[in-house]
Amino acid sequence: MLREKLKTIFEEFEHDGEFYSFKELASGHINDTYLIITRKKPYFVLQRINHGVFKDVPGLIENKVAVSRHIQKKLNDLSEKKKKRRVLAFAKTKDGHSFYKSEDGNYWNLTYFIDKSVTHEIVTSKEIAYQGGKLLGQFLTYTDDFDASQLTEVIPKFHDMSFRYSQFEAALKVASKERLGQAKPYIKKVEALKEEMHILQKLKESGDIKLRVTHNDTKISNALFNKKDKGLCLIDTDTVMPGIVHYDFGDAIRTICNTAAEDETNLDLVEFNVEFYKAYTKGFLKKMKKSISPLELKHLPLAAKTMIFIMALRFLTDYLNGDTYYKTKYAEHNLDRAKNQFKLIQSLTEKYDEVQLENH
Ligand code: GN1
Ligand code: MG
Repeated sequence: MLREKLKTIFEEFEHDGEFYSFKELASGHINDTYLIITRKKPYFVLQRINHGVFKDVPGLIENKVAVSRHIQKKLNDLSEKKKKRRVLAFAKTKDGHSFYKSEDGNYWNLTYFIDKSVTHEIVTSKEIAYQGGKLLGQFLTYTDDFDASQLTEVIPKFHDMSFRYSQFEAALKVASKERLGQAKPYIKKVEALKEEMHILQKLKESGDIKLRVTHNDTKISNALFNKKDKGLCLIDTDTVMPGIVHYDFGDAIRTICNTAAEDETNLDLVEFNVEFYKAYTKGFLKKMKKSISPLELKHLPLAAKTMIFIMALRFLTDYLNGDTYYKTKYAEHNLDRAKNQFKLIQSLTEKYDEVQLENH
C-alpha cells in the first residue's frame, strides 16, 4: 500500500511530524511528489527522485541542500518565520543523510512544506507575473556568489541546443512511421529554426555571456506565492547547475506568457501575452539591474524564443522515441505539448517587436 510505504519512508527522517495522510502533487513530469499531512503542522513534501533521469541522485540532493543553505545565509535580516517561507528547508534522515534510499533502490528527500502557499499552472494577473520575475531575479542575485564549480552537473548538457538537436536526429531514426507522419510539419519547423536557436549557445561558448548558478526549471508552477499573490520562493531545485541567465528567464517566460497550459490542445487558446512579459521583465530587472550585462539584456527576447523552442524540441523528440522520458497521460500527449509550444513561438514571433526592451 502506498500509504504504508510513504509513512515508513517519512519516518526514516528526523522531525517531530506524526503522519496522518498524504496527497499526490502531480504537476511534475519526472519525479513523484507527495504532500505529507501530519497531525499537527508543519506538513512536509516527500519526493521520489527519478533515478532513470537523474543518474547521480546523491549529487543532485547535495546541490539542492548547498544552494538552499547559501540562500538561507542571505536571509539573515529576516525574522525566523519569514526565513522559513523564503527558501526550502531539507530534513535529514535519522542517520544524518539528506536523502533516504529505500529497499527497492529508490531515493527520497523530504522538505518542510511552506504553509499557506500556492502555485499557479497558468498566470492570470500582471501582479503574479511581476512577482514571479522578482522571485527569479532574487534567486539569481542570492546565488551570484555561489561557486558554480561546486555543483554536480546533474544532467550534462541539459539546455545545450546542439545536444538536443542530436537527440532529435537520433529519434528520427528510430521513430515509428505513424509518429513520423504525425510529427512531419513540426520536423520542418525544427530544421528551419536551427541557426537562430544556436545563437545563445554560441555566446555562451565564446564566453561573451557568463556562466552563473541557474535553476534550469523555472516554469511558473515551480514558484510559490502567498495567498495575496506575493512571491515566496522557487522550488524544485533538482536541476540547479551552471548555466546562463537566458535559460531561467526564457523558461519562466515560456509558462508565464502562455495564455493556456503547456498541454492545452485547443491551440486557439495559446497566445503569447506581452503584458505579462513586460510585468515579469520589470520584476526580474528590479532585482538584476546591477548584475545583468548589456549583452545579456539585449538577448532576453531571444531567450524566450529559444527556451520555448527547446521544450518543443524535447517534447517532439520524446514523442518520436515513443514516450520514454516524460510522464504522459495519453498517446499523443508529447505531440500535443510540442504543438502547443510551437504555437506559442509563432505567437511570440508575431509580437517580437513589442517585447524588445526599448518598446516597453
Ligand atoms: C520537466 O518534472 P518537471 O515538471 O519538474 C523537465 C523540465 C521541463 C518540464 C516541462 C529534469 O520538469 O526540463 O521544462 O518538465 N525536467 C527535467 O514542463 O527534464
Ligand atoms: Mg523539475
